[in-house]
Amino acid sequence: MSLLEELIRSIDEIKKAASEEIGNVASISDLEKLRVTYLGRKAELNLILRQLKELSPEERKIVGEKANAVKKELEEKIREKESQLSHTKEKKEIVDFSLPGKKYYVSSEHPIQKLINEICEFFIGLGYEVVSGPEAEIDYYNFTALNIPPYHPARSMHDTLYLSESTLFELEGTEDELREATRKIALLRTHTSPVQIRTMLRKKPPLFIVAPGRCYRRDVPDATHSPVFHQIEGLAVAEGISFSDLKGTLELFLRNLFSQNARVRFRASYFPFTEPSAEVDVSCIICGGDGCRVCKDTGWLEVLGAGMVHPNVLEEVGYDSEKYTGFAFGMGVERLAMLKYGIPDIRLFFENNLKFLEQF
Ligand code: FA5
Repeated sequence: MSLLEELIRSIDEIKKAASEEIGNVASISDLEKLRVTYLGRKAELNLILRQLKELSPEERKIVGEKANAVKKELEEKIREKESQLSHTKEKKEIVDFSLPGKKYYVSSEHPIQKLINEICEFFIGLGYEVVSGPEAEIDYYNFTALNIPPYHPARSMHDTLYLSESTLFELEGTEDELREATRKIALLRTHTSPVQIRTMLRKKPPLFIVAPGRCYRRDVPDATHSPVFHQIEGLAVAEGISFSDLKGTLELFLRNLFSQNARVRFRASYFPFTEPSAEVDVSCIICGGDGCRVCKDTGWLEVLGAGMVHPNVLEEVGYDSEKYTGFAFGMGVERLAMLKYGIPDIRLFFENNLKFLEQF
Protein backbone atom coordinates (compact mmCIF):
# COMPACT_ATOMS: atom_id res chain seq x y z
CA MET A 1 0.00 0.00 0.00
CA SER A 2 1.41 3.39 -0.94
CA LEU A 3 1.79 6.14 1.69
CA LEU A 4 -1.04 8.07 0.01
CA GLU A 5 -3.44 5.15 0.35
CA GLU A 6 -2.35 4.52 3.93
CA LEU A 7 -2.96 8.13 4.97
CA ILE A 8 -6.37 8.28 3.29
CA ARG A 9 -7.41 5.08 5.05
CA SER A 10 -6.25 6.43 8.39
CA ILE A 11 -8.24 9.64 7.87
CA ASP A 12 -11.39 7.60 7.12
CA GLU A 13 -10.87 5.44 10.21
CA ILE A 14 -10.36 8.49 12.41
CA LYS A 15 -13.54 10.05 11.03
CA LYS A 16 -15.56 6.89 11.69
CA ALA A 17 -14.27 6.35 15.23
CA ALA A 18 -14.60 10.02 16.21
CA SER A 19 -18.14 10.34 14.83
CA GLU A 20 -19.26 7.27 16.77
CA GLU A 21 -17.73 8.44 20.02
CA ILE A 22 -19.12 11.97 19.67
CA GLY A 23 -22.58 10.51 18.98
CA ASN A 24 -22.47 8.39 22.16
CA VAL A 25 -20.91 10.85 24.57
CA ALA A 26 -23.23 11.85 27.43
CA SER A 27 -21.51 14.70 29.23
CA ILE A 28 -19.81 17.94 28.33
CA SER A 29 -16.60 16.95 30.15
CA ASP A 30 -16.33 13.69 28.16
CA LEU A 31 -16.98 15.65 24.98
CA GLU A 32 -14.11 17.99 25.88
CA LYS A 33 -11.82 14.96 26.21
CA LEU A 34 -12.86 13.84 22.72
CA ARG A 35 -12.10 17.30 21.35
CA VAL A 36 -8.54 17.05 22.69
CA THR A 37 -8.16 13.48 21.37
CA TYR A 38 -9.36 14.20 17.86
CA LEU A 39 -8.64 17.89 17.28
CA GLY A 40 -5.91 18.74 19.82
CA ARG A 41 -2.29 19.48 18.99
CA LYS A 42 -1.28 15.85 19.40
CA ALA A 43 -4.34 14.51 17.60
CA GLU A 44 -3.80 11.83 14.97
CA LEU A 45 -5.10 14.10 12.23
CA ASN A 46 -2.31 16.57 12.99
CA LEU A 47 0.26 13.79 12.93
CA ILE A 48 -0.99 12.88 9.47
CA LEU A 49 -0.63 16.46 8.29
CA ARG A 50 2.95 16.40 9.49
CA GLN A 51 3.71 13.56 7.08
CA LEU A 52 2.58 15.59 4.05
CA LYS A 53 6.10 16.60 3.22
CA GLU A 54 6.84 13.01 2.27
CA LEU A 55 4.24 13.11 -0.52
CA SER A 56 4.34 14.56 -4.04
CA PRO A 57 2.70 18.01 -4.47
CA GLU A 58 -0.46 16.45 -6.05
CA GLU A 59 -0.77 13.84 -3.33
CA ARG A 60 -0.21 16.48 -0.65
CA LYS A 61 -3.17 18.40 -2.01
CA ILE A 62 -5.46 15.35 -1.86
CA VAL A 63 -4.50 14.34 1.68
CA GLY A 64 -4.39 17.91 2.99
CA GLU A 65 -7.84 18.72 1.67
CA LYS A 66 -9.33 15.49 3.00
CA ALA A 67 -7.78 15.89 6.48
CA ASN A 68 -9.00 19.49 6.73
CA ALA A 69 -12.50 18.55 5.60
CA VAL A 70 -12.71 15.81 8.27
CA LYS A 71 -11.37 18.23 10.88
CA LYS A 72 -14.11 20.74 10.01
CA GLU A 73 -16.74 18.04 10.06
CA LEU A 74 -15.67 16.83 13.52
CA GLU A 75 -15.56 20.40 14.84
CA GLU A 76 -19.12 20.89 13.64
CA LYS A 77 -20.27 17.60 15.20
CA ILE A 78 -18.70 18.55 18.53
CA ARG A 79 -20.37 21.98 18.42
CA GLU A 80 -23.76 20.38 17.75
CA LYS A 81 -23.35 17.84 20.51
CA GLU A 82 -22.24 20.56 22.89
CA SER A 83 -25.35 22.59 22.24
CA GLN A 84 -27.53 19.47 22.64
CA LEU A 85 -25.95 18.57 25.97
CA SER A 86 -26.02 22.09 27.35
CA HIS A 87 -29.65 22.45 26.27
CA THR A 88 -30.75 19.40 28.23
CA LYS A 89 -28.72 20.60 31.13
CA GLU A 90 -30.34 24.05 30.92
CA LYS A 91 -33.80 22.57 30.71
CA LYS A 92 -33.21 20.52 33.81
CA GLU A 93 -32.05 23.59 35.64
CA ILE A 94 -34.99 25.86 34.77
CA VAL A 95 -37.85 23.64 35.98
CA ASP A 96 -39.92 25.99 38.11
CA PHE A 97 -42.21 24.03 40.37
CA SER A 98 -44.12 27.11 41.41
CA LEU A 99 -45.56 27.62 37.89
CA PRO A 100 -49.21 26.62 37.42
CA GLY A 101 -49.56 23.18 35.75
CA LYS A 102 -50.72 22.65 32.18
CA LYS A 103 -54.35 21.64 31.86
CA TYR A 104 -54.91 18.45 29.90
CA TYR A 105 -58.40 17.92 28.57
CA VAL A 106 -59.88 14.49 28.91
CA SER A 107 -62.16 13.86 25.96
CA SER A 108 -65.74 12.92 26.63
CA GLU A 109 -68.82 12.11 24.63
CA HIS A 110 -70.76 14.97 23.10
CA PRO A 111 -74.06 15.41 24.99
CA ILE A 112 -76.01 14.58 21.82
CA GLN A 113 -74.10 11.33 21.29
CA LYS A 114 -74.54 10.53 24.97
CA LEU A 115 -78.30 10.97 24.68
CA ILE A 116 -78.45 8.93 21.46
CA ASN A 117 -76.69 6.07 23.27
CA GLU A 118 -79.03 6.34 26.25
CA ILE A 119 -82.14 6.27 24.04
CA CYS A 120 -80.84 3.35 21.98
CA GLU A 121 -80.07 1.45 25.21
CA PHE A 122 -83.68 1.96 26.30
CA PHE A 123 -85.05 0.53 23.07
CA ILE A 124 -82.51 -2.31 23.02
CA GLY A 125 -83.99 -3.20 26.41
CA LEU A 126 -87.40 -3.49 24.71
CA GLY A 127 -85.95 -5.85 22.09
CA TYR A 128 -85.25 -3.31 19.33
CA GLU A 129 -82.24 -3.52 17.04
CA VAL A 130 -80.11 -0.45 16.23
CA VAL A 131 -79.63 0.10 12.46
CA SER A 132 -78.28 2.94 10.34
CA GLY A 133 -78.55 4.41 6.85
CA PRO A 134 -76.65 6.94 4.72
CA GLU A 135 -76.86 10.70 5.21
CA ALA A 136 -76.47 11.25 1.45
CA GLU A 137 -79.69 9.62 0.35
CA ILE A 138 -81.70 9.23 -2.83
CA ASP A 139 -84.98 11.01 -3.30
CA TYR A 140 -86.82 7.70 -3.74
CA TYR A 141 -86.03 6.52 -0.16
CA ASN A 142 -86.36 9.96 1.41
CA PHE A 143 -89.74 10.73 -0.23
CA THR A 144 -91.27 8.51 -2.94
CA ALA A 145 -91.17 5.17 -1.09
CA LEU A 146 -92.56 6.94 1.98
CA ASN A 147 -95.77 7.69 0.13
CA ILE A 148 -94.55 11.15 -0.91
CA PRO A 149 -94.67 10.86 -4.72
CA PRO A 150 -93.30 13.60 -7.03
CA TYR A 151 -95.26 16.81 -6.72
CA HIS A 152 -96.84 15.69 -3.43
CA PRO A 153 -97.38 18.90 -1.44
CA ALA A 154 -95.68 17.28 1.60
CA ARG A 155 -92.33 17.58 -0.21
CA SER A 156 -92.42 21.28 0.52
CA MET A 157 -92.72 20.53 4.28
CA HIS A 158 -89.02 19.65 4.17
CA ASP A 159 -86.66 22.31 2.86
CA THR A 160 -84.36 19.90 1.11
CA LEU A 161 -80.66 20.25 0.30
CA TYR A 162 -80.16 18.53 -3.07
CA LEU A 163 -76.86 16.97 -4.13
CA SER A 164 -77.85 16.27 -7.75
CA GLU A 165 -77.62 19.12 -10.20
CA SER A 166 -81.01 18.39 -11.74
CA THR A 167 -83.97 18.19 -9.38
CA LEU A 168 -87.42 16.81 -9.94
CA PHE A 169 -88.80 20.24 -10.66
CA GLU A 170 -86.90 20.36 -13.96
CA LEU A 171 -88.08 16.94 -15.19
CA GLU A 172 -91.14 16.13 -17.25
CA GLY A 173 -92.90 12.79 -17.84
CA THR A 174 -95.70 10.53 -16.71
CA GLU A 175 -96.23 9.88 -13.01
CA ASP A 176 -94.48 6.49 -13.30
CA GLU A 177 -91.52 8.01 -15.16
CA LEU A 178 -91.14 10.69 -12.54
CA ARG A 179 -91.33 8.11 -9.71
CA GLU A 180 -88.51 6.19 -11.43
CA ALA A 181 -86.55 9.41 -11.92
CA THR A 182 -86.52 9.94 -8.13
CA ARG A 183 -84.20 6.92 -7.85
CA LYS A 184 -81.50 9.00 -9.53
CA ILE A 185 -81.83 12.21 -7.53
CA ALA A 186 -79.41 12.55 -4.62
CA LEU A 187 -80.03 14.70 -1.56
CA LEU A 188 -79.08 15.07 2.07
CA ARG A 189 -81.71 13.16 4.01
CA THR A 190 -84.23 15.44 5.65
CA HIS A 191 -85.23 12.82 8.22
CA THR A 192 -84.26 9.30 9.34
CA SER A 193 -87.44 7.79 7.87
CA PRO A 194 -85.65 6.50 4.71
CA VAL A 195 -83.92 4.01 7.03
CA GLN A 196 -87.39 2.46 7.54
CA ILE A 197 -87.53 1.68 3.81
CA ARG A 198 -83.94 0.43 3.56
CA THR A 199 -84.47 -1.89 6.53
CA MET A 200 -87.85 -3.26 5.40
CA LEU A 201 -86.40 -4.00 1.95
CA ARG A 202 -83.77 -6.27 3.48
CA LYS A 203 -85.68 -7.81 6.41
CA LYS A 204 -88.97 -9.62 6.80
CA PRO A 205 -91.40 -8.84 9.64
CA PRO A 206 -91.57 -9.00 12.64
CA LEU A 207 -89.27 -6.04 12.82
CA PHE A 208 -88.36 -3.74 15.73
CA ILE A 209 -85.66 -1.18 14.94
CA VAL A 210 -84.33 2.21 15.98
CA ALA A 211 -82.15 4.23 13.59
CA PRO A 212 -80.22 7.22 14.96
CA GLY A 213 -78.53 9.69 12.61
CA ARG A 214 -77.89 13.17 11.31
CA CYS A 215 -80.47 15.00 9.17
CA TYR A 216 -80.25 18.17 7.10
CA ARG A 217 -82.80 20.86 6.24
CA ARG A 218 -82.60 24.36 4.85
CA ASP A 219 -84.09 25.63 8.12
CA VAL A 220 -83.03 29.05 9.36
CA PRO A 221 -81.20 28.59 12.68
CA ASP A 222 -83.02 29.82 15.78
CA ALA A 223 -83.38 28.67 19.40
CA THR A 224 -85.05 25.39 18.35
CA HIS A 225 -83.98 24.89 14.71
CA SER A 226 -80.64 23.91 13.26
CA PRO A 227 -79.89 23.08 9.60
CA VAL A 228 -78.10 19.95 10.86
CA PHE A 229 -79.74 17.99 13.63
CA HIS A 230 -80.19 14.41 14.83
CA GLN A 231 -83.21 12.19 14.77
CA ILE A 232 -83.88 8.70 16.05
CA GLU A 233 -86.31 6.74 13.96
CA GLY A 234 -88.33 3.92 15.43
CA LEU A 235 -90.20 1.23 13.51
CA ALA A 236 -92.16 -1.77 14.73
CA VAL A 237 -93.90 -4.03 12.20
CA ALA A 238 -95.58 -7.30 13.09
CA GLU A 239 -99.00 -8.90 13.10
CA GLY A 240 -101.57 -7.13 15.27
CA ILE A 241 -99.63 -3.95 16.19
CA SER A 242 -102.01 -1.16 17.15
CA PHE A 243 -101.99 2.54 17.96
CA SER A 244 -102.18 1.73 21.67
CA ASP A 245 -98.83 -0.11 21.35
CA LEU A 246 -97.38 3.09 19.90
CA LYS A 247 -98.86 5.24 22.65
CA GLY A 248 -97.74 2.87 25.42
CA THR A 249 -94.21 2.61 24.02
CA LEU A 250 -93.72 6.37 23.63
CA GLU A 251 -95.22 7.23 27.01
CA LEU A 252 -92.99 4.66 28.68
CA PHE A 253 -89.99 6.01 26.82
CA LEU A 254 -90.63 9.71 27.51
CA ARG A 255 -91.38 9.17 31.22
CA ASN A 256 -88.25 7.05 31.52
CA LEU A 257 -86.20 9.77 29.81
CA PHE A 258 -87.57 12.73 31.78
CA SER A 259 -89.45 11.81 34.91
CA GLN A 260 -92.42 9.72 35.84
CA ASN A 261 -94.27 13.04 36.34
CA ALA A 262 -93.53 14.47 32.88
CA ARG A 263 -96.68 15.32 31.02
CA VAL A 264 -96.93 13.87 27.53
CA ARG A 265 -99.59 14.77 24.98
CA PHE A 266 -100.47 13.36 21.56
CA ARG A 267 -101.82 15.82 19.00
CA ALA A 268 -103.45 14.65 15.79
CA SER A 269 -101.12 15.47 12.91
CA TYR A 270 -100.30 14.53 9.36
CA PHE A 271 -97.40 12.61 7.84
CA PRO A 272 -97.86 10.99 4.40
CA PHE A 273 -96.15 7.80 5.59
CA THR A 274 -98.34 7.21 8.67
CA GLU A 275 -102.09 7.02 9.12
CA PRO A 276 -103.30 8.05 11.62
CA SER A 277 -100.45 10.38 12.57
CA ALA A 278 -99.62 12.25 15.75
CA GLU A 279 -97.16 14.76 17.07
CA VAL A 280 -96.01 14.24 20.62
CA ASP A 281 -95.26 17.09 23.01
CA VAL A 282 -93.65 17.05 26.46
CA SER A 283 -94.36 19.70 29.07
CA CYS A 284 -91.60 22.34 28.95
CA ILE A 285 -89.21 21.77 31.84
CA ILE A 286 -87.45 25.09 31.25
CA CYS A 287 -90.45 27.13 32.36
CA GLY A 288 -92.50 24.38 34.00
CA GLY A 289 -95.25 24.95 31.46
CA ASP A 290 -95.68 28.69 32.16
CA GLY A 291 -94.38 29.71 28.73
CA CYS A 292 -90.90 30.81 27.65
CA ARG A 293 -88.73 31.46 24.57
CA VAL A 294 -88.01 27.74 24.11
CA CYS A 295 -91.64 26.58 24.12
CA LYS A 296 -92.74 29.75 22.35
CA ASP A 297 -95.01 30.52 25.30
CA THR A 298 -97.10 27.38 24.83
CA GLY A 299 -95.77 25.41 27.83
CA TRP A 300 -95.18 22.42 25.54
CA LEU A 301 -92.31 21.34 23.33
CA GLU A 302 -92.84 19.17 20.29
CA VAL A 303 -90.36 16.30 20.45
CA LEU A 304 -91.45 13.77 17.89
CA GLY A 305 -93.73 12.74 15.09
CA ALA A 306 -95.33 9.31 15.00
CA GLY A 307 -98.15 7.19 13.60
CA MET A 308 -99.25 3.85 12.19
CA VAL A 309 -97.24 2.90 9.09
CA HIS A 310 -99.30 3.72 5.99
CA PRO A 311 -100.37 0.60 4.02
CA ASN A 312 -98.87 2.16 0.87
CA VAL A 313 -95.44 2.15 2.54
CA LEU A 314 -95.77 -1.50 3.55
CA GLU A 315 -96.85 -2.45 0.00
CA GLU A 316 -93.96 -0.45 -1.52
CA VAL A 317 -91.45 -2.69 0.28
CA GLY A 318 -93.37 -5.87 -0.53
CA TYR A 319 -95.02 -6.42 2.89
CA ASP A 320 -98.62 -7.70 2.97
CA SER A 321 -100.50 -4.75 4.49
CA GLU A 322 -103.52 -6.97 5.20
CA LYS A 323 -101.41 -9.21 7.41
CA TYR A 324 -98.96 -6.78 8.99
CA THR A 325 -99.38 -3.45 10.73
CA GLY A 326 -96.79 -1.26 12.32
CA PHE A 327 -96.00 1.99 14.04
CA ALA A 328 -93.19 4.43 13.43
CA PHE A 329 -91.82 7.47 15.17
CA GLY A 330 -89.10 10.04 14.55
CA MET A 331 -87.74 12.14 17.38
CA GLY A 332 -85.51 15.20 17.37
CA VAL A 333 -82.55 14.40 19.64
CA GLU A 334 -81.48 18.04 20.18
CA ARG A 335 -85.02 18.97 21.27
CA LEU A 336 -85.03 16.09 23.75
CA ALA A 337 -81.57 17.10 24.98
CA MET A 338 -82.71 20.72 25.46
CA LEU A 339 -85.53 19.52 27.67
CA LYS A 340 -83.51 16.94 29.55
CA TYR A 341 -80.57 19.22 30.34
CA GLY A 342 -82.47 22.54 30.45
CA ILE A 343 -80.68 24.10 27.46
CA PRO A 344 -82.44 27.21 26.15
CA ASP A 345 -80.80 27.35 22.69
CA ILE A 346 -80.12 24.47 20.26
CA ARG A 347 -77.13 26.31 18.76
CA LEU A 348 -75.11 25.67 21.94
CA PHE A 349 -74.78 22.02 20.86
CA PHE A 350 -72.97 23.01 17.67
CA GLU A 351 -70.64 25.76 18.88
CA ASN A 352 -68.00 23.42 20.36
CA ASN A 353 -67.57 25.65 23.38
CA LEU A 354 -65.67 23.50 25.90
CA LYS A 355 -67.13 25.39 28.86
CA PHE A 356 -70.56 24.24 27.69
CA LEU A 357 -69.58 20.70 26.65
CA GLU A 358 -67.63 19.95 29.85
CA GLN A 359 -70.82 20.11 31.89
CA PHE A 360 -72.11 16.80 30.56
C1 FA5 B 1 -90.30 13.96 10.57
O1 FA5 B 1 -89.15 14.21 10.25
C2 FA5 B 1 -90.84 12.58 10.41
N1 FA5 B 1 -89.97 11.79 9.63
C3 FA5 B 1 -91.05 11.97 11.79
C4 FA5 B 1 -91.87 10.72 11.73
C5 FA5 B 1 -91.24 9.49 11.66
C6 FA5 B 1 -93.25 10.80 11.74
C7 FA5 B 1 -91.98 8.35 11.62
C8 FA5 B 1 -94.01 9.65 11.68
C9 FA5 B 1 -93.36 8.44 11.64
P1 FA5 B 1 -90.76 16.29 11.58
O2 FA5 B 1 -90.44 17.07 10.40
O3 FA5 B 1 -91.85 16.80 12.45
O4 FA5 B 1 -91.08 14.82 11.20
O5 FA5 B 1 -89.46 16.13 12.49
C10 FA5 B 1 -89.40 15.27 13.62
C11 FA5 B 1 -88.66 15.95 14.78
O6 FA5 B 1 -87.36 16.37 14.35
C12 FA5 B 1 -89.34 17.23 15.24
O7 FA5 B 1 -90.37 16.94 16.17
C13 FA5 B 1 -88.20 17.97 15.88
O8 FA5 B 1 -88.01 17.49 17.21
C14 FA5 B 1 -87.02 17.55 15.05
N2 FA5 B 1 -86.65 18.58 14.07
C15 FA5 B 1 -87.19 18.83 12.87
N3 FA5 B 1 -86.58 19.86 12.24
C16 FA5 B 1 -85.59 20.26 13.07
C17 FA5 B 1 -84.58 21.28 13.02
N4 FA5 B 1 -84.43 22.07 11.96
N5 FA5 B 1 -83.76 21.42 14.07
C18 FA5 B 1 -83.86 20.60 15.14
N6 FA5 B 1 -84.78 19.62 15.26
C19 FA5 B 1 -85.63 19.46 14.24
